[in-house]
Amino acid sequence: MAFFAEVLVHIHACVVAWLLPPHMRSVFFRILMIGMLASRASAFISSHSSAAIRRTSRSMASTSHQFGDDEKYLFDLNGYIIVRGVLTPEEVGAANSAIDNHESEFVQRDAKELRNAKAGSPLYGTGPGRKDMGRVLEWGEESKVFKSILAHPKLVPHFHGLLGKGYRMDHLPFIIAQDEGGEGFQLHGGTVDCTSGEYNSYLAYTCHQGTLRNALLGVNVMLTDHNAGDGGFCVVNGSHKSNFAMPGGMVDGEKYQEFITQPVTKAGDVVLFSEGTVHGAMAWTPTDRQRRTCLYRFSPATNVYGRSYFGHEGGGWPTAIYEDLDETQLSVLEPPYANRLDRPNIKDDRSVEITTRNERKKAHDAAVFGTKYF
Ligand SMILES: O=C(O)CCC(=O)C(=O)O
Repeated sequence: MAFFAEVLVHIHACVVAWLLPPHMRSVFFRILMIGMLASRASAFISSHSSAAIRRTSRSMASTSHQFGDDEKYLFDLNGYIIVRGVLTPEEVGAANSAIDNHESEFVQRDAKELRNAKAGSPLYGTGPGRKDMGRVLEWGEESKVFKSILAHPKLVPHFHGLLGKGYRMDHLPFIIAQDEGGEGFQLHGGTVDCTSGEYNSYLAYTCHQGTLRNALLGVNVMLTDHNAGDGGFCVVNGSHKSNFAMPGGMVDGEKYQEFITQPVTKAGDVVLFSEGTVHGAMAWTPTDRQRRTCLYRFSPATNVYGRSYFGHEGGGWPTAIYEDLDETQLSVLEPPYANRLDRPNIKDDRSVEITTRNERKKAHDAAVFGTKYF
């Protein structure tokens, strides 16, 4: 169509030029040429910018911060989902500087009893044991970026979709680092345990009439790029719904490697995975950078695995964690109990509401038990 239109314009221009006096013809042709060049340039720019918009919207689709039908489908299919670009490059930089400042606090898993993979297996690597560093929520101002994950606006819709309202932090988060050749982690977890084949109710993934729930959700905040083949976090897609123990050798990455996926992520992305999905880590291959992630675990309001939430000075998590938290972040540190027992819930606008029972029922319980709660 565009071709024929252009041919018509040319014929029309030739007729007009033929009607003009000879001294005007060359001026006319010059103006015509400039017009045509400008129109081609504008078509080129507009076609390239719409391609750029398509590219952006394609990547926007995978960076959705809502937990919609796509995210539900993908999580139910694979047992994990990647939320892209949760932390900005500046925030990733701040997290890495804080880690650098605490470098000496890394504890390396070099002792034989602490190794996470079978010696000689592909997940073991060639180099040193993994490095772990805790207390990331106890570093004052340097903890700000780590505390932001507790109720991050880009993550809260996913937490609600996967854990429900009133979700809570279950484990103390910690930094995982792997140096060149550094050891990964044997495959572990599973709603049906990948090693024993037994049902793990405390790690279970369920989907009931469209509601997804994870008894324990891993939240792996990537602090370095994980390119294809680099190693680091890996999963067996769909294993949250698997019914059997793995075939011998698979947990060590010695067999059926084609079913073990290493998700490709950028620093700032967050991988949300069910502990009911079999996962682990591959040995780290890059020579130019240390692998770093910060691993959190969250649970629904009434689920619990860890026991640190009541175990410290005066009860509760370590005291320093409570410094400088807003009420939304504080709500995530509540111990496990049901929503109807005055539990703070994060609302969509990030305000907090207390979910409760009617006053008469509360008074009745107090009369029966002599305490505020049964
Ligand atoms: O290295 C990772 O990203 C996974 C680690 C892990 O699964 C664990 O520490 O339990």
